[in-house]
Amino acid sequence: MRIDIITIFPEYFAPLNVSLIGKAAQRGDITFGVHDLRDWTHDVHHTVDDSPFGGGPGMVMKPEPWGDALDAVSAGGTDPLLVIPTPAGVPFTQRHAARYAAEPWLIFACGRYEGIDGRVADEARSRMRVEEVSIGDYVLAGGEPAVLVMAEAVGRLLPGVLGNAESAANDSFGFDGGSSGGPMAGLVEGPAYTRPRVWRDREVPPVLLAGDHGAIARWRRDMALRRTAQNRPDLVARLLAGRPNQADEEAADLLGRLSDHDREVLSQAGFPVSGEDVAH
Ligand code: JAH
Repeated sequence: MRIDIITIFPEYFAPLNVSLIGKAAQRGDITFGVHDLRDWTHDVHHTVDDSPFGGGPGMVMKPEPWGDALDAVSAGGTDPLLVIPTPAGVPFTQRHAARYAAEPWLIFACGRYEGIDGRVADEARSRMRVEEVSIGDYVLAGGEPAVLVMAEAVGRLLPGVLGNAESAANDSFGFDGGSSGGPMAGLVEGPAYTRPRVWRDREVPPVLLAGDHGAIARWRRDMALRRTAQNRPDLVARLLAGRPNQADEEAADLLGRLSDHDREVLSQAGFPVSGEDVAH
């Protein structure tokens, strides 16, 4: 996969040489191109911003450098997907990460200030696929940290990048990007444990030591349900509604359903589970 990044802070992307993603880049599983937007300015001050039409605070990124940068970077191949991080975008999820990991070529455009002139995305859409995405409901000083986040979420899903292919299916959200939801579909994961068996008088849950793999899987799902109920009532509500977390039809089959046992665990955890099918 190729990932191009356009930014006024190329040095922000030094972390892409580190860890899993850095090794994937060394192997050639991911090729990064980091481009300085100011290479496509023509004035002596390398100006990339200007005041907003209509007034208001802050500055807006000028369209001309962006248009020229996108022309030049997108000329390097066929059918890239342009991704623009913005707090006004659609929420970036594990499903996006899986979809992006199947793309041969992503271009990320990092805005700063109050964002990029609105015509840039509109004009780019006339020539390529464009997605405006948000990694969460907070405002950054620019899109760069969001691109690092997305590059990591995408990169670890590439074939050969994650050491253990199974761990993706067991991740929180339980969606590995393949044809099936994992055992934790739509849930966050419960806690994990390693040696020593006793640490500061605290024992590892005995079920994990007894070698009953069915019981371990059930226990892990129970813990995932309890933690999801505690921390992510929005996810539980979605599962209770029997509704996938994305609008596409495929998702219904990919995402998990709640069994009667699951509902009992949620009810026990104090989560309001409606209905006659909950035993008491
Ligand atoms: C801020 C351009 N969803 C997180 C996020 C993504 C991008 C930005 N802020 C937050 C941002 C200023 C300029 C992008």
